Amino acid sequence: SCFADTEWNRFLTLYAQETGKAARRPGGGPYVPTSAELTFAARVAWRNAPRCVGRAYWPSLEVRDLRHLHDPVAVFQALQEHLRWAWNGGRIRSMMSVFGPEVQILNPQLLRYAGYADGLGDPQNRKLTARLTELGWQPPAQRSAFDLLPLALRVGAQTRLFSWDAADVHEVEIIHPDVGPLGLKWHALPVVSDMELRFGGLTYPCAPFNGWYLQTEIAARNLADRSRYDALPGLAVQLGLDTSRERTLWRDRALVEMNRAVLHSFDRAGVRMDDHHSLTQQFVAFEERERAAGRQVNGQWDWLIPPLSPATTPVWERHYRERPLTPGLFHRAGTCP
Ligand code: NRG
Repeated sequence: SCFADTEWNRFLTLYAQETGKAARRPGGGPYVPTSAELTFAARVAWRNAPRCVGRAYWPSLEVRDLRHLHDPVAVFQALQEHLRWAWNGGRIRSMMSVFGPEVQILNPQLLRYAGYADGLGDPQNRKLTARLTELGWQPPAQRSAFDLLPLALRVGAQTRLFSWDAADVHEVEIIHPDVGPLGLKWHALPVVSDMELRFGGLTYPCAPFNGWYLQTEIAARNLADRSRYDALPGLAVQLGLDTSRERTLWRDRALVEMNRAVLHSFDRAGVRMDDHHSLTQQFVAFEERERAAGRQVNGQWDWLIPPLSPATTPVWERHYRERPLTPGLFHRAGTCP
């Protein structure tokens, strides 16, 4: 029948199968998921995320049903609570906050550093910084490479800017175990806010979520990429490496040392962080559990391998197939890149 083919009916069948609860058959009218169904959908969306190597933890995702919040101030307060609950004194917990379809966040992550036109800061956030400036944000009088941007919230036709309380934003100063402070830092929480949650034929465009960092994200990309903080040449000099020729492999050596420094710094600060060897081992164990459950892991190999020493990890010689599965998380159009 046409009823049996609806996307929400397929979702509810999956929900019943996996949770052991009786399948619900909502009658006429639009499908409105319960909070329990929303939680299940968010966890499965994480399990299906083809680029995420941290999926072993998917059953532990905490999901908050905030579909009833419409006031921008209330939404921002809920996001502040999100930061606090996820932070948990450094023992970071994974969480997703799901808002109603009229709420929109313009920032791609809740926490982002400004990227100024003259090159200062994080070049990845230049457009976002320009946009927030148009909306009324004023950079601090003393600009730095790590100025936290405000959050732009749109509810209905109105867009408003909100600034984070310093007490809610935890940052880790990057200290190399031998060289000392590198003049760099990063925020402890990655909170992705440019992906929408889709399941059962529904879309939730505002569903920010966080886990915790894998050190390569910060050390091998954010701080290392030439188009980001480009900090490897500076570190190479501090390490006393011979940078006169590529063949000394100073870039590679500095890259490893940057990764050591980031892990050392987060450990020292008591902030949860994964390393690429342990996490890929856990990912392989996740694959085995998925196979045992009769499911094939959805994956994008070029995203699952780490940008540091990929061939030393067990994902290197494995193969993955990618499909647009739902429940799923998909990049949302209309955010600032
Ligand atoms: N590479 C990005 C963050 C992407 C998501 N990473 C996570 N997600 N770990 C960066 O800011 O470096 N998460 O939900 O934990």
